[in-house]
Amino acid sequence: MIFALGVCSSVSYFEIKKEIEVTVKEWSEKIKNCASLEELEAVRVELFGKKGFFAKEFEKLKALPKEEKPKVAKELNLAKEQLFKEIQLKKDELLAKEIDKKLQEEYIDVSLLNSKGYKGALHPVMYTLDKIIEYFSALNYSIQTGPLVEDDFYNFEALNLPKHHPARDMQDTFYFKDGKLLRTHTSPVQIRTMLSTKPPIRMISPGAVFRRDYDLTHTPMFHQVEGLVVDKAKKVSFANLKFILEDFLHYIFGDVKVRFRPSFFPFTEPSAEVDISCLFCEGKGCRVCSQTGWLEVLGCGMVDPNVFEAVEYEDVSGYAFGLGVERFAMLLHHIGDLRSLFEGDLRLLEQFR
Ligand code: 2NM
Repeated sequence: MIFALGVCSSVSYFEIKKEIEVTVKEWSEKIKNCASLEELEAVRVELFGKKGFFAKEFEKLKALPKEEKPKVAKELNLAKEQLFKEIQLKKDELLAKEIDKKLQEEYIDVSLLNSKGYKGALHPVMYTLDKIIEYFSALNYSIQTGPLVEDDFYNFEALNLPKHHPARDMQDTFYFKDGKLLRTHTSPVQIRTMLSTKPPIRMISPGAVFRRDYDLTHTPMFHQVEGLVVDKAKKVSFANLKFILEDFLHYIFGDVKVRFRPSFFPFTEPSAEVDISCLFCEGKGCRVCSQTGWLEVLGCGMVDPNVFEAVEYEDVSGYAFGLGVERFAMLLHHIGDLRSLFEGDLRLLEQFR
């Protein structure tokens, strides 16, 4: 015991130091041999607890001759520091072992089929989105994404939507207190891409968009794919747009008739809406097509010069288009109520495995 040596002033400081070293070695061995966190905690208490080894040793210092006290105290403190570190290291080691053990015991083979033999499947919206992306990727369109929370500039201003356009209304757009908003279309991605890269551009922007709308055919969140092609002036024409969209609609919907109707969008001029012959009655007229024989599926047009001005593009021409993925999914899968796509009802989802 250190104490025994300490009180006897005839014993040299050198010998006390040696004795401490031996004692530390013994404790070190004890720490090393701990097989569990509980055992280690017990040793820690034995060493550093209120009635532990060090508490007692420091207590005994009082009985030492004055000149010995600081020297022995210093040695004790060094020993304390060292053993404290060793416990810490051992604790880390045991914790790591425990986690490893847990991982082994709780291992789950995610490749095992469950007893009911259920297989996962793509949600109809994601299946449709994949198909749309597949078409444009094959034509070397790049896939661009951007933030869902947007500024007025990217969502409206740069897209030639005047300050008092109804789309900017609180009624139609989700606004945050600081003036930011949830994007109402993916066009801000086109603006961001034009601002960060030079033409030529050939891109699509798939993603979630948000509008304050909720009924049979509208949900507050839905997915869009918009497309944009920009090149030197006169290199991109409405004829190019018409060809690509007709080909695309045949790829998605098969053998359907396609027609373009003049329309208006603030960001394109001229603009058109695109219809396909009704998939359900082959143009004879039914409930789905409101007896018209046609289904509206796309909006498109030549990019308005004001949009190019906002992104400081000069001497270019371009076309753009936009579509709602849920609407495509509904038509492809014969789903009547848009809201059913978002309810996670297995009875709907199981039909698309
Ligand atoms: C549509 C219809 C027509 C469109 C325009 C642009 C941009 F940024 F280039 F000006 N992006 N998307 C566009 C044009 C979208 O959705 C029905």
